[in-house]
Amino acid sequence: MQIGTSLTHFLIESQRAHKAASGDFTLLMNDIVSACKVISSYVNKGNLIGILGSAESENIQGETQKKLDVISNDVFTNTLMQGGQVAGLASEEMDDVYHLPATAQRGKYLCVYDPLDGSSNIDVNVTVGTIFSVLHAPEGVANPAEAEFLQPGTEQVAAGYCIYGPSTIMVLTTGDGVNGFTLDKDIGEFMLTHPNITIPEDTSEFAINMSNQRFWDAPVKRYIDECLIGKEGPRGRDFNMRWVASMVAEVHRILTRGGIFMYPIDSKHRERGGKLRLMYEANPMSMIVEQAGGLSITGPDRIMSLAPQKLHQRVPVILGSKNEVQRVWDYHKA
Ligand code: AHM
Ligand code: MG
Repeated sequence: MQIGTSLTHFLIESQRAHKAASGDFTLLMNDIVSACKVISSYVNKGNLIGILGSAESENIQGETQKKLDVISNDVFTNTLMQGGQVAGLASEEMDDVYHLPATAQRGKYLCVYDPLDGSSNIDVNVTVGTIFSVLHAPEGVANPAEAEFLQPGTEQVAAGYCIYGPSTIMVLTTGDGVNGFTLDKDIGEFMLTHPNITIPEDTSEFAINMSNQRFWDAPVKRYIDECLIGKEGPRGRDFNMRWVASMVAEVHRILTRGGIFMYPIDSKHRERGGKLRLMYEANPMSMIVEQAGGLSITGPDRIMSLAPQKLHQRVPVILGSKNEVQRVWDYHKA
């Protein structure tokens, strides 16, 4: 589709292309888009309306919630609940599955989300974002429970993120490539600015929290050591490093110019299974990255093939440019 097409028009065209489509998915996407516009507006206003800083609460992972975590979760949850296209919701910021009120209309989808990823960056005015994943709700189950949400990443109907940076950009895949839409605040519409995003297969840029170096396993140590030796070592070239500590920002950079992002297993996070969440972060980002021609693994395994064990499950994540991720995968097999 042409650059400058609105996301609304893009969704209608995609619906027309699928003759059997009922329009429900388009309506769900409209709700997601509306929620992200509201969150974007809150993030932009920040302390003009006194919403930076911590809330007096912890989420189920024992992390102190930011005021904007709580606000974003409420906006996303309420918008989708009222939209009537979901049968249930689950969020990184809620302890359990969110059951719809008895009076609410039920739809045929489930949505799982991290309403504001990269919270540690909010107060310092660095990029954050919303990550979401859409799944089919099982037929005939009025109130889906945790078990109904535990579908592997390969079952996702759609995945996306909205990044709140210098521009607000919605990146979306429905399993047919990846497209990016920039919010034109003057007219309140997301416009297609990044059609058919593909990740360069090769890269000389890695992203990892180097302060965890002493906790890593051997394959990751080997990979990063070789990048650091640069030209003089087996890689024969120098590497650059970035770490924003906002997964949305790292993935967006990788979609734009290539790179490899790693939050691998380490002895600090081994008991919890990793740092990032499978359902809210790893699966949706893996679908986007694979659809853009990249790879996404835990180290030994493809992330999207994992059978989730629990809603808030954590996993190691290594994703990005195909040839670099493949190399790390090979090091794990060696
Ligand atoms: P959050 O969902 O609580 O914001 O945590 C996830 C974030 C990711 O966006 C980012 O990659 C990672 O945590 C950064 O972790 P660290 O602070 O250990 O570098
Ligand atoms: Mg997060």
